[in-house]
Amino acid sequence: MSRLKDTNTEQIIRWDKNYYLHNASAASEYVPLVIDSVEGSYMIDSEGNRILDFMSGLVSVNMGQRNPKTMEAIKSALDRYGFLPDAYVTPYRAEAAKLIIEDLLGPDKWAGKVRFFSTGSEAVEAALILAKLYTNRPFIVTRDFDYHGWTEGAGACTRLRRPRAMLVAPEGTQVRDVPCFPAGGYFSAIACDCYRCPLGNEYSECKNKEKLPCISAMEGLIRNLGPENVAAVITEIIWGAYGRGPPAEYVQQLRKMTRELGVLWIDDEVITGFGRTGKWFAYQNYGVEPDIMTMGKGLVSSQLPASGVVVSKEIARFIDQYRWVLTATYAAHPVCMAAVAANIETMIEEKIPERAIEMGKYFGAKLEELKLRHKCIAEVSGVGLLWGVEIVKNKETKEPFIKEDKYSVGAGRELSMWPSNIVMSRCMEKGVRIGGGVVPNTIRIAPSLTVTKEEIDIGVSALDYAFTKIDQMCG
Ligand code: 6DF
Repeated sequence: MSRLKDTNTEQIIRWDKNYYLHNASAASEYVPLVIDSVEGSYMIDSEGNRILDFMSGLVSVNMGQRNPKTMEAIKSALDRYGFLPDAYVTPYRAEAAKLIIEDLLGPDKWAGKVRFFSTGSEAVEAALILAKLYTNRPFIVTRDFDYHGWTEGAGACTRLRRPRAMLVAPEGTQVRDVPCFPAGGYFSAIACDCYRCPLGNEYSECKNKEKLPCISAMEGLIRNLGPENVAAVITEIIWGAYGRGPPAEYVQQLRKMTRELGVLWIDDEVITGFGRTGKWFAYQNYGVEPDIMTMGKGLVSSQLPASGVVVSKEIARFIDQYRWVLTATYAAHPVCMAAVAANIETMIEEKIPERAIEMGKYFGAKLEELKLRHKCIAEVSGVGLLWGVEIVKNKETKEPFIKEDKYSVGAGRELSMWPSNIVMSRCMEKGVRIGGGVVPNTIRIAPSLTVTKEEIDIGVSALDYAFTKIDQMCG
């Protein structure tokens, strides 16, 4: 029995507060929540309270916590393995690679080969390096409001300020970005945010144009940089931070434009992959194919660290000509690969993308009912089981509670006034965890793909309670 098992909650909290460097909150604001165990869609705290996790971890526990088949695979792998560098072959890694390339992506389609890592940020870093090596070009184009991770390259592609590793004072307005962040060579195009268009357009007019203005703006940026200098455009098709996606033609026009300009498309599926949007991968909703695709989170339902990057057949053939060294200690860790293979096999057996569509329809209908009942809900958007709710002061004028909207950094008292944070804390009063705190005026809801209708009803009831509070703030 571990000595720590006898440690009481107070001691755990004391050690945690004294010795661990925390994320997102200043020490003076940090509220510890000790989680004793997890199962399915739930976290169980040290007092035995069950918290329904409508964020499925970090939009990552697609098959629910501690799925029995994945747990069994991990336990049996531990009977054989500790650690192995990824220079060695294991049956688990070979099976995981085969499942992704053959079973999920299709042997006759675009995908060539996969490489595994531990985190989504690493997968994005590898994708950026591969794109630059293949094209021998320096520049990357990302988009405003995208999130792609926190490391140097991935962080440079992240164009949301709040989650970009900055320091923000809990009182006053002091902000300190990481110096020289983002690194050079990264450029950001206008976001496709039809509800609050940065160009001031209305989709009802844009949809009649030959090319969407935000695509034209991105094309203009690439032409200005010189397509011969641009390695790739990177996107997250459905924004993980707000569960909102673009009109279908945006994705199709982006793919057409990048092909015409000879620029690669990196499709970041760390959040949207593995059934989240009702397909194995979000791009499959639009009839297009990327050149490079990143994976994380749902790849293994976050039961152990695992991520990956898939490159096209052509890029795989190119890289295979060279000695290429890119070493990460825990890349393709054998026990993590056992979890990946079991997770994917279970998803296939349970037809998890189809289930995400079915539960997503049920959930979306419930959210639309809330929209009719609450004056603070301006828009409900979602695909599969990745949903966003836009909160406003005034539906007609679209007046936001926090006017800086996605440019906010959450300094001082402003953070406590973010409607997304108020909804989050009110839902926690009802034992339901939802996503917020990344952007002020939008909440993100993304339960595990194994969520039941009964659990959805519990979550919707908590949201109803929370939005009632926000309605009172609308005046
Ligand atoms: N790409 C995308 N999302 C991502 C992420 C990464 C890459 C963050 C952690 C998140 C998501 C939902 C809620 C709260 O974290 P990582 O290095 O494994 O992956 C980077 C599209 O969304 C991470 C946080």
